[in-house]
Amino acid sequence: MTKVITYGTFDLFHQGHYNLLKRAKELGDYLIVGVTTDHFDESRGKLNVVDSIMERIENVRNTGFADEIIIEDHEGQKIEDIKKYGIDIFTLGSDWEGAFDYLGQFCKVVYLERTPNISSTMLRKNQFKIVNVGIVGTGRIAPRFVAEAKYVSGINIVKAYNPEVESGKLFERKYDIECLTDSYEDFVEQVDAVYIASPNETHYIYAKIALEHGKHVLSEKPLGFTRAASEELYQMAEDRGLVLLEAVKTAYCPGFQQLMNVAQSGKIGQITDVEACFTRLANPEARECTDGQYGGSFLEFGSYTLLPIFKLLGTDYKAVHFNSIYGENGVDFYTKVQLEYENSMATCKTGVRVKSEGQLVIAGTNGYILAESPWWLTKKFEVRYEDEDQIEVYEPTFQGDGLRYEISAFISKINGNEKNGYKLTAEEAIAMAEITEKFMEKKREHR
Ligand code: C2G
Repeated sequence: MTKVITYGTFDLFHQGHYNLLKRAKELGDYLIVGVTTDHFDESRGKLNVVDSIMERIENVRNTGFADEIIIEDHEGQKIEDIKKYGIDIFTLGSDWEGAFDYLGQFCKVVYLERTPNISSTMLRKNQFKIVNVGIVGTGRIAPRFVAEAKYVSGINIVKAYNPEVESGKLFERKYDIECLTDSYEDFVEQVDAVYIASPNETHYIYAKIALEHGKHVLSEKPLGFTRAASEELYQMAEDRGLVLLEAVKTAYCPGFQQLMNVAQSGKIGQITDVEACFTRLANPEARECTDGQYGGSFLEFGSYTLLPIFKLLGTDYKAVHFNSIYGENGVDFYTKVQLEYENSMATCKTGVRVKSEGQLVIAGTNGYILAESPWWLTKKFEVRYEDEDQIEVYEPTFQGDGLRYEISAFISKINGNEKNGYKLTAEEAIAMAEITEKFMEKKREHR
């Protein structure tokens, strides 16, 4: 009996998939089809799969060609499967020509001619309109957004906006994206959605005007400086059926959710303390070190550190205390925030002129989780116990600098897909604004 194996995502199942499976089956007597998990697809850079794994499996099953369907969930699995199932022929479409020749040491490798003029990418494009995005603010983060957006399908960066003409024109020349410098309203009218990466104090108003004009918003944090401001914008978005997302990129990194899930799995017992630290020694001339009102470490990094705390302990804290070391210009060079909960506690530490160990420690009654810097990208974390030899290491996959995941979540939400909605809820974002508000009050007292 000749055993054949093939793999695929099989998203938005189409004629190309059908033909491929038919011909794969004809290569032998028994066909095994490996269907990829969302997680595996995410790790190999396919960020926009529409159908659930169950739908994709069902579609493969309905062809009647597969004698057996298996799940593909990690790199390196193909070799395992070939050995495990005693495979004679490995096959894929000709778009993969050459890529799997190395499997030739284990079985025969056949590339079947790909069906022309049809692909899941094409169908996704037809099903969903390309989202034309305008970038507001052309400072340090905008170029990173441009670079990372290239990995997400369904997004087109069409315009930029910056009232500071010189900076705007520099960006325009460098990235070949037209930058408008005049009326924000005119700019907003020319796009479907905005990504707000302007100075902190402008996020709220830029977001509000965009929402008023019926545009989706992805805003750098903090979105607003008060709970009321943040609530108002989320309510506006909801009333108008628009997407409003805060760019707390950690929330969308694949490993971060896994870290949260492991923490809540009972492995480390009752979660008792969460300590999150994020410091970066910034250029003393940079805005975060010079702007006494809207700069400083907490506004810069606070939302990252609050994220695991709210995810694990909830937003219903009993009390919050702030301690900051201020520069003469009123900037908080270092801030420590302590939150009290019924049966647990948490600490955030942020710094722009003070350097500390950037780690996340989640302490439980049975053990703890340690995620070292850069835990906010969550490339690695460990579960540790009293017995110091017992360490479980997790190394989730992560690509680029993390922005692609939040961009992908933003675009898929605009396309009506809510599957990433739990990653940063409006409730969590509003609670972050509430902490920001209390922090700002404290800071004003200092001044
Ligand atoms: N295919 C085809 N003709 C098309 C489109 C796709 O023959 N017009 C084939 C692909 O070459 C692949 C299969 O259909 O063999 C599934 O395609 P996808 O769902 O795009 O999955 P893919 O990313 O190619 O998975 O481990 C996963 C595999 O390495 C490849």
